[in-house]
Amino acid sequence: MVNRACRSSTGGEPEVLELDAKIPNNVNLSGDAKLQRALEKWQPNYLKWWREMGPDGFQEDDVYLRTAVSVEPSGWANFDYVKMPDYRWGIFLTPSVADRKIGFGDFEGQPAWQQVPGEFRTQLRRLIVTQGDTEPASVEQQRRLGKTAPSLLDLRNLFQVNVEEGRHLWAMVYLLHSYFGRDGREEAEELLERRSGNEDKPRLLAAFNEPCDNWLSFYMFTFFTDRDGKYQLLALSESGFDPLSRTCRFMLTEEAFHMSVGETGIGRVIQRAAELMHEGGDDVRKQGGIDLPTLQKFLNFWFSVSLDLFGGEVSSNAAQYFAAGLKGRYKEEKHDDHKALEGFYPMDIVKEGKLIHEDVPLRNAMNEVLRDAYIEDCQKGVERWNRILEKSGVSHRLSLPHKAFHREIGTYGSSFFTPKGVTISEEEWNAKKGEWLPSEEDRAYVNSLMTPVYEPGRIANWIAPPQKTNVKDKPFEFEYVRK
Ligand code: BYC
Ligand code: FE
Ligand code: FE
Repeated sequence: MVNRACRSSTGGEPEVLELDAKIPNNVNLSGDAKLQRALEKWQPNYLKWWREMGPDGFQEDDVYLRTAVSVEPSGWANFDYVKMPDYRWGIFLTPSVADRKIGFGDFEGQPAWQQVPGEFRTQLRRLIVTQGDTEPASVEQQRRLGKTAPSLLDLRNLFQVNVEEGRHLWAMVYLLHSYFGRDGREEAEELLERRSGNEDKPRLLAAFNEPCDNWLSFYMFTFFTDRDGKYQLLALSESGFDPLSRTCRFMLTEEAFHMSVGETGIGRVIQRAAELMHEGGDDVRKQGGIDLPTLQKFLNFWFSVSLDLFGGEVSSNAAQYFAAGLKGRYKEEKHDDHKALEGFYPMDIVKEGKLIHEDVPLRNAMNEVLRDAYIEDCQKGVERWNRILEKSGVSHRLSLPHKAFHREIGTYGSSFFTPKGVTISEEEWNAKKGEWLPSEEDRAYVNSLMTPVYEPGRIANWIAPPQKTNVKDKPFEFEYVRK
């Protein structure tokens, strides 16, 4: 067993790195026999879930994956062939910051909690369970995509995302086992029992019950939905409950890759559409590509369901999370006033079927503050995609729909809006929605393109190869997955 003790860069507690342990970790698991036993009992159930609900097929194949071998940045460059069930799932926290203080809310300036504050136990557990639930959900949603991968590199990227989401589940389960006793252990079991899209025991948040059964959806999901993950993790990284903050900070290091898979994936679909337009005219479908209007519909869908993941515009839950110091704002340190007791946040809310402007007390607007930061980030990505079109001499442009479009949660959920944000009747919505969201026919067309390409260096017709692989220094032709 490798048992390396190293002082964290910030001078906090020495971190013991137990890399070769049954459960690799830097939380000194071998020093807590009870916790270790509990997690070692959960581990086979996790593996059973992985075999049942993780990637369909490929479990015995060698996949060229990145595995964390330490929590330092250098520990990230470790690539090798592994069989997915042998992936070193474990528990890694970003090293602790000495004397960390709570950065916001009613307890601002007090020492960060190393134990669960009793009065907020239920709320805290709920946040952790909600976060944890999304991780296995996404693996379930993506489980059949390997069967139709457009290239070996894409196949490998899918599996890299999947194993890391599995590890994110481990992170939340560690918190539940370690800090919540019996009910935490029960929640950890239930995280393996709910199933994406299952009517009787669905996953907790709506977007994680949507089918993600083609690669266009996969790229949209990793661009838009993993980006919600980024913003939620940033808000939870601010938490006054220090173990939650540290797990989230470590998870964020992996989120960047997930989003880049989405961004470059969509970029390559756009690139290919533009090439086909130059080669054979505007009818991209006739040439077996994904046309830009279809791509826009998938964008509209995944953006709007991801907006719902931020919760209601006006939320007393969010206000309580903030007051209690459990969930902060994106980059809380950028704000001057960490109490947020004064001040208002302007937003448009629905009253009697009309959008009206309202200034909402800041603490109640925390979901919207985070959602707006997210929208700005998404907008930049769309602009980068549009630059690909511009460079290719194609005049079509992509855009984000209005934030009220196709919403289920919050103030807009009970009304109908066009992508430009104009209120319409339910009849108009039903008549028009096929122009704005993927229709059965659009889905059938996209699905018809999804035939696998497993030969190294080859790629499906509907997508361009990447300019760079982002997998160490390996070229596109590399055999990323082998029998
Ligand atoms: N679907 O007061 P509100 C990721 C419920 S993604 C269904 O606004 P709150 C990842 C809500 O539960 C990031 N129900 O809610 C990405 C509440 O129910 P009750 C995941 C919803 O609590 C890709 C009611 O509506 N992390 O990591 O302020 C791959 C009133 O709502 C939904 C987190 O979510 C929904 N979308 O906000 C892998 C962070 N939204 O109490 C992974 C932790 C709301 O009336 N979670 N409801 O029964 C949170 O911070 C909050 O729970 C939420 C909801 C922001 C999600
Ligand atoms: Fe995740
Ligand atoms: Fe992710």
